[in-house]
Order: sequence, then C-alpha cells, then structure tokens
Amino acid sequence: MSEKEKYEELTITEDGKLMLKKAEADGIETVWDRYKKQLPQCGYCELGLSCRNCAMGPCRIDPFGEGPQKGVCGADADIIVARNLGRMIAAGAAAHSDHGRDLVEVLRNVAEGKAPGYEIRDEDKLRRVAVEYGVEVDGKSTQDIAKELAYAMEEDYGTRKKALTLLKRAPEKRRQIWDKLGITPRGIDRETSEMMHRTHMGVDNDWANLLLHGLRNALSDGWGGSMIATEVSDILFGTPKPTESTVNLGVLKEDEVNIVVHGHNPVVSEMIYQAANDEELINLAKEKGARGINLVGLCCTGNELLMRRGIPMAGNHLMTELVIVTGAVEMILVDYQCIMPSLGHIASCYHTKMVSTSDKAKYPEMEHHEFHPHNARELAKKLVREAIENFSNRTPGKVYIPVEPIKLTSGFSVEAILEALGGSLEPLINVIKEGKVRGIAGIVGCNNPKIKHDLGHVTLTKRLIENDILVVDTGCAAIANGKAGLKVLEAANMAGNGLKEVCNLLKIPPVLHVGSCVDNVRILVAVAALANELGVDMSDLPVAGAAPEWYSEKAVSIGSYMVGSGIFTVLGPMPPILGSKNVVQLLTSGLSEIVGATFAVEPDPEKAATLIIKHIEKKRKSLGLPYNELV
Ligand code: SF4
Ligand code: MSK
Repeated sequence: MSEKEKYEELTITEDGKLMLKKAEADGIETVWDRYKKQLPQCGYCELGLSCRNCAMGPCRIDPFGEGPQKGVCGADADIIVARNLGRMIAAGAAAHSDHGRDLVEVLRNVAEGKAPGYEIRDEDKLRRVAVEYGVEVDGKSTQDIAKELAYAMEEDYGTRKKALTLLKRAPEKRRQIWDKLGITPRGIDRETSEMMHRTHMGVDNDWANLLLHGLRNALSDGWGGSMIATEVSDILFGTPKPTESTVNLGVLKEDEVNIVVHGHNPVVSEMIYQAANDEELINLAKEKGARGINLVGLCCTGNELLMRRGIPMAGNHLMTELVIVTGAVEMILVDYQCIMPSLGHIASCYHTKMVSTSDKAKYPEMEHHEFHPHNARELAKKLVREAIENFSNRTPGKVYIPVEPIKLTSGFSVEAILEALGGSLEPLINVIKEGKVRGIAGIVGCNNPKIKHDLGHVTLTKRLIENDILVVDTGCAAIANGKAGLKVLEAANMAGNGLKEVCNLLKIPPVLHVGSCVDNVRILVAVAALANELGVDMSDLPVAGAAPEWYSEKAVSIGSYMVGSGIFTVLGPMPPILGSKNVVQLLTSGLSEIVGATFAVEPDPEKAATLIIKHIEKKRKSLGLPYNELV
C-alpha cells in the first residue's frame, strides 16, 4: 500500500491525512496506531458477554454454546449484556449531568457575588426558565431569581421528586407513555445511582426491567442534566445566534500565539476567551514577536465557544492529537470528557504546554491549575500570559499548518431557529406538510477509529440533504460537516430542490449547527415543540437521529434518551449487545411497541441514509402527508 493510500484509509479529511504523515515522520503514535495494536479486540467484550462486576468473576459466556453459559453467580447472557449496557448509560448520563451541575454551581456563585468575571448574559432566558421551575420572578432582582433557580435546579438532582421539572416540555402523550411504563425520571442523580445499584450482583436480574431503567436513566440525562447544562450555559454565556467562523487545522496561525481549549464545559473556556481579548495581554503577545493571540477550540468546548462567540474550530475527536503535531500550539487547556490521556505525552515532544483545569479530571504529563468560580478570571489571565511566554519556545522548523480553513455558520439555538422562521414554527410545519422539507434528522456524536474519520457523518448528511431532509447536528458530527463545507448557505446547492428553496428563502444552510453534546437537548426541545404545535406525540413526527461514528458512553445515553423520547435512532458502530438475542430484539424492534421508536445499527452511511429516508416517509404517510412509497 502506498503512503497516500495508507492515510486515505484512515480519514477523509485533507488536514488529517497531511498531519498523519507528519506524525509518522515525527515518531508520534496516534489513536489509529494504538487501535491497530489492540486488534483483535476481545470478542467476549465486543458481544457484551464479559462481566467483572464482582470478585467471584471475572466471568464470560461462550457465544457458541459450548463453554459456560452462566457466570459464577448464575447470570446468563441476557443479564450480563443488559447490565453492561445499563452501566454504559449510567456513565454517560453521569458525565453530562455532572457537567450540568458544575454550571448550576457557577450560576449560584454568580447570584451570590462570588464569581468575578461571570455574569447573567441572557436575562430573558433566566426569567423564562425560572418560571418553568416555579420561581416567582415579578419584582425580584436578577440575582435573587438566579439564586432561586440554582437551588430549584439542584433539587432536580436529588431524590425527593416524582418527576424532573423540565419533563413538562415534553408532549402530554409522551409523558403518559413514561408514566405508564414507570420510567418517568425522578432525580438526575437518583436514576444513575439506582442503575449502579440494580447492576450490582444479586439485584435486578430481569434483563428487560434493567433496560427499562436504562431508558429512565437516559431520560434523566436528556430532560434533566444535559437540559440544565444547556439552559444554564445560555443564561450565563448568552443564547447562541447565527455566527460565522472557520474550521479545520488551518485556523491555527503561524504568526500568532495559538491557544486551544478542549473538552466540554464552557466555564473555563469563557474566561480564557476574555483573557485572550485582554488588551494588555494582546500587547504582551506583540512584544514577544507575535501578531496577536489566536484562540481556537476542539470538540465540544470548542463547539460552545463557536456557537456563542464565533471562535474558530480546529477539529473533532480524532484530530485532537494531530493539532499538537502542527508544532504551532503554545498551550492547550482541557476541562473534561473526550480528552485522550495520550495528549500530555504527545505535547512533550513539542513546545506545547498542556494544562488541566478541573479537580475531577487530571491527566499524565499535564500541568494542573484548578479553576473555581472565584479564581477563574485571574487564573485565566495568568495562563494566557504563560502561553504568550511560550511563543518564543516554538521550533519554526517543526511548524506545519497544512490547509486553508473552511467557512461555516454556527449558532442555531432553538431561539435562533425560531427567529429565522419569523417567530413561529408555522413556516417550518408548512414546508414539512408541503413536502419541500420531508423531515428532520439529528446527526450527532463522536469519531471512532473503527470508522473512517468523518466519512460516516459527511456521507450520511449529504445523502439526507439531497433527499430534502433538514439536518441538525451537534458535537464532533457538526465539526465534520463544517469541514466538509456543508454549513454555509451555498451548500443549499447540494440539497434537493425543496430544501434548497427553503434554505435560500430563510438564508440558512441545509445543515444547522445546534451545538455541543449536551446541546442535543435542543433537538429534544425543538421536536417536542413541533409535536405540541401539531397535537401529536414526538414519535409521530418525520424525525430521526443518527450517531454514525459514536464511541463514548455519553453517546449511549444520548441515543437512549432519543429513542426513549420516541425518536428512531441509527448507530454506526455496534454497541456491545450482540451476545443477547433478547436484548437485540428489544432494542431494535420490541421498543417500538412500548416507546414508539427503536434503535438500528448500520455502519455503512449510505445504508443508514436509506433507513432514515424510509422511516421519514413512513411517518409522513401515517400523518396523512404526501409521501414517497419506498421499497
Ligand atoms: Fe461473574 Fe456474576 Fe460476578 Fe459478574 S456478577 S463477575 S457474572 S459472578
Ligand atoms: S466531543 S462525546 S467525541 S461528540 Fe462532545 Fe465529540 Fe463525542 Fe466527545
């Protein structure tokens, strides 16, 4: 295989291929190298058939029926697969929800005057959400409302409620389904904690009952922790509006101090943003021979800054190591989630300083500087100063910024979409009814070295817009589509005639960036609002979800709350469930009877597109809308 073919196999991106070549020349081991060294991966684990939940194990079930069919405790394949999946959901829900809790803490600190530099940027939203939480707002100061809202949200994390507050946003029919099944989430932490309890040896050994709790646990993330994270981020940092920016490794600048923020939570990166715009620090950068300070993002922390401030995006999950290989980055500040433990070591081969910022997320070979609401502003300035000082340590011969950046438009919060529609959902409903827009698909999630980098996202998105399906995307999928040039108005030319007409009329791209991983809840909110407007359930709408390159436990929780909310969802990589026919049957078909939606697994994005198109046409038919009969 030629050198070119070798990299072609790994990624569809030009910057990815060029940097992989440089990484190899520099002797840097990447995620793809390590993946290769892991092959073949454990077959029992792939099927979900291994268990190490207690010290009588570890145990495994023989999928061929010749070896053991039960663990030491007596658990069979169904129980073990369901327990493992349940724990994946719990970990994902915990990650999102803990992120949300950190934001609520900042909100409370702002209200108490203990968070210098932070403020309430969207007072309208603060009031709107406070009313939803039953907080009396009339005649009260912003600070008092913020404090009461923070306390009310903290209550949602506990165990004393019958139902989470924001479930009220879901249509009545959906809430009845949850109630009937006994899966209405009560407390955000409670459902995760209960999942860990149920999956302990000797507790819930009914695989179907476990999976139902998995849905409740995931719903506590989607309609709880993640929704709180998004709403509070908007309140503190502003609700996104359409904003133009650029994406790919070309956003790095050879003649500026490059600072990268990576992770998920905007609490630290917003302070770094302020410091990077500080006149005194910009002047210092100039004194040191740079033209200025260039702040760029990676992954979802990047998405948060891109959505609200138009900060350029350097890349998605599989590009996070390759950013360092450019040799052009003075400092990377990380918060948490999706930060590969390899980064510190790779950075040690260049001049890049790596800084971890959260007490709950430390990494090898990184300097640790803990951010808290009271010290964030000053610490951000100190670190940006250190990044500037590091500019002189660059080795010019090692610097390689491989491509020109691509333009994109970001910032499509639900509020911004409504504004583009002239203040009501009616124009969207009308074009869906007429069939100019056949339906809506949410494309979300990560990269995974098991799938050619960005191929899943970009191929699926292109096929859907060609078929007049409006795409909304988040996370690493959104970054992939941005790099592929699908997030500009001109991309409407790649869409079918109906969608193209609508995009040109509303001046929007056919692929709308709705945010980070926690912002998948913007999709829930929009779909719920559409269902409420039409007086139907969410599962009745011509809507689907997909995670074509997912890797993380958070994605398992996202997929589960989407399906639990009635949205058909197609996964690219196979989750570890094939060891149990019963679990596979329930997730891919049985759930349809009880929650009105299922999962499908399809790694080929062309085939995934067909599944989604068929699903959308089927839903159109049931709603009595013009539909295409597809075989
Ligand atoms: Fe084995 Fe059961 Fe312990 Fe799991 S819980 S390790 S199956 S004995
Ligand atoms: S960053 S969870 S790799 S989308 Fe949200 Fe990307 Fe997936 Fe992390």
